[in-house]
Amino acid sequence: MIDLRSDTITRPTEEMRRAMYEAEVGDDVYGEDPTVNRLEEESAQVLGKEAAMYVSSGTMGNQVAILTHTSPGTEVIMEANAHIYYYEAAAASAFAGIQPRPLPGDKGILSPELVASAIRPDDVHLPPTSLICLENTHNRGGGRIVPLENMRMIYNLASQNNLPVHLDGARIFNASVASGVPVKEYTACTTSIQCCFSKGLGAPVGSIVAGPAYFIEEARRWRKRLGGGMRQAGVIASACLVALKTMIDRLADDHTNARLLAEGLAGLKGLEFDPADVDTNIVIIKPQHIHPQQFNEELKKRNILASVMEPDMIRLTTSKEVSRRDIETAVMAIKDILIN
Ligand code: TLP
Repeated sequence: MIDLRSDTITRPTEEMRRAMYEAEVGDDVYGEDPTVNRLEEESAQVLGKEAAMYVSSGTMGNQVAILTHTSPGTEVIMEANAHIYYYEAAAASAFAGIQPRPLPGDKGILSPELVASAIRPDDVHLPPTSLICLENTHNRGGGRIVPLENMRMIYNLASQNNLPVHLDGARIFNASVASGVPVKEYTACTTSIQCCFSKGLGAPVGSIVAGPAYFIEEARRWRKRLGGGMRQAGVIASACLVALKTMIDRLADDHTNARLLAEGLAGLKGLEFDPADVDTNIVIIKPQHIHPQQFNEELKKRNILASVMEPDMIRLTTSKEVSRRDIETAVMAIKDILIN
């Protein structure tokens, strides 16, 4: 099977498995796991933040950040296709008691003017705005890179209004590698960031939340409340340290493969798709005359796995588990489906 469903399907490398076996561990709830401590210190440094905290998943990272920044009855501005809005099972409403304010973006990119107009004035009828969430790269936007200047404008706007900005940076290293913009420049336009080790970076488990020291201190309490305090977590954190050290630059290979896929699909009849929309490792196509679910079934018959992204999109994601050859096979299979 050629698995293009997600970059979450990546398996740990040999070096990761060795590091996991050899990891020095302690009880992280006591702050005594040396490997977790090292991961948190190194991540904070790489992301240009004062402190960082290891969490079990990207979803937990985002939710802990929202819980820490906000209070119930306030409003959080986010893009209408953001992972936080679309794919976290309404966790922010269920746990933080916030009201999401989803704004339409252009392939995930929010206009600063629209954000400015959505910040609530002080009025007893209105929920106070408590947070602005961004996502870079943007998953449902097709792995789109949110331009640094766009983030800067929104961050400045937030600062003028005393609002924090949280970045869902599940794939921020993809953005940095593809754009050449150092990751710290992106994170300088945020108060907090969540970043995943278990996507293109290939580690088996975990994300990091980074931000100011006072924020991380409070976030630790929220992680514990959610049952996210882990004990000898160095066993999994060790693989994340290997990911930080060895897996960032290779994301360029995934981008090259996604570009190859995009060029192979360019101009095909029966497919709504613009190769210029592909910035990183995600390719989103819209089959025009066949239901996406059926298209997916046809792919499966040809040994290819893809994701159906409702209502009408198919997502193809490159990762270290997918070779150039696999991409060529996938292009041929898609052509075959469209012809028949
Ligand atoms: N995304 C998954 C699915 O949930 C859709 C995927 O296959 O892409 N932020 C972004 C931008 C994400 O894409 C994801 C995972 C998360 C957060 C959540 O990470 P996990 O799965 O670790 O909770």
